[in-house]
Amino acid sequence: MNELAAADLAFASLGRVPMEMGQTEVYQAIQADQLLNLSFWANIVLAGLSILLFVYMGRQVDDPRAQLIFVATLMVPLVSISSYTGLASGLTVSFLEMPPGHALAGEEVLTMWGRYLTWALSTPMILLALGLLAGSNVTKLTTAIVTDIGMCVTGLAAALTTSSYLLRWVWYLISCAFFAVVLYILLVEWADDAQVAGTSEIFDTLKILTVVLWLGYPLFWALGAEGFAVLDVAITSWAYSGMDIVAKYVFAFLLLRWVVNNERTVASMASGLGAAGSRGTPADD
Ligand code: RET
Repeated sequence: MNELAAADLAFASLGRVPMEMGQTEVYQAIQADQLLNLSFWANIVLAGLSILLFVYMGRQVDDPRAQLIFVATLMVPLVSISSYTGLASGLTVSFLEMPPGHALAGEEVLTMWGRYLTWALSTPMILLALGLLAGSNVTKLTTAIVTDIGMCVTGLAAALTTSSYLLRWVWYLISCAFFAVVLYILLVEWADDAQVAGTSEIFDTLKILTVVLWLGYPLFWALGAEGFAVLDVAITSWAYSGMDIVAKYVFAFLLLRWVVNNERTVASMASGLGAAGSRGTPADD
């Protein structure tokens, strides 16, 4: 009875609760919103299946560069399953009171901050795999990964800032600036490197998939409860979960299938990083 009453209370107030909620109440609120809960569990199941599939696909890969691409790519569903378990359990979800100026000012809004935190681990792995595929040198690879982590951490800051509405958007813009660097490396630097490396066909497909999908994340942040609050929490969560499915599992499957079928091409790119544009200097790793 008590549990039901707590769940009812949590449900009635999902997205706007005039009080502090503990982890159990947050968990009950998530349980009570089936659409939201399903957006987490769909990813837990898909991440689990992807891990099994990718381990199976990689069982005979023995070139070290191809193996590194596999390890980096396999990390993506591994981080994802942890991330979504954190969300589904309420561990990495909080109700935060929005500051004056926000469309839901004074109300407590369900914030899935665990997403931004775990993106700081999963997206660098996606970039590592893409950089290796393109034959990137260490400088570009490091720049892409570091700015990407900067993007995720400042995105987390945007979501967690409750003192000032303006500062939420300042953080958002800082995050976008980091994102612009990542996009530049993907669209210009690595696109050129991939041509030299002879991997441009698959790289271009993955580049377009990545750029188009990744642009969706800041868009849904702005439209969701954390930004202008045009979209409801569960819809925003499904938008992220849907983009995650394509940006992670479909992306990883296409990449790994290509690596398995073209292991020789990957192996002959170079003995290490810096294949493209290294002007005769030995690889620096
Ligand atoms: C935020 C909000 C602040 C501005 C920007 C963002 C970009 C996020 C991106 C996330 C990509 C996530 C992926 C996850 C897969 O595991 C943080 C939403 C620019 C691009 C691909």
